[in-house]
Amino acid sequence: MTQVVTKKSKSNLKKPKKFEVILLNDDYTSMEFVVEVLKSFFNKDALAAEAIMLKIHIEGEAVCDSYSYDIAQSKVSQVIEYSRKNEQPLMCVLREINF
Ligand code: TYC
Repeated sequence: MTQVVTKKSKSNLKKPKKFEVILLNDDYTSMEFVVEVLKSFFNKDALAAEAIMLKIHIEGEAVCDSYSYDIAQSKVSQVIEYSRKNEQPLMCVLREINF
């Protein structure tokens, strides 16, 4: 019986980078507004949205979720645009995840 030895070839495909979308604390945006943003842009339920909002309020920032670059960038733009339209200074940024 002949034996076939297969050698695992190293894949040249790199894992796609992921980016965290982060909300930052400030003194003016209302807590209700941040909860609304977390529910409508990040699909959080009321309990999760409240917990994330309080984490930001206490610690200064919190991760809302992680996405590919394009989706993360689009979330950041949407949140900032929506906040400015509603006269809230809420800031949203993205951060590359380093493994
Ligand atoms: N610190 C704000 C306040 O006391 C509430 C707040 C929470 C603002 C989270 C921004 O991302 C934020 N009204």
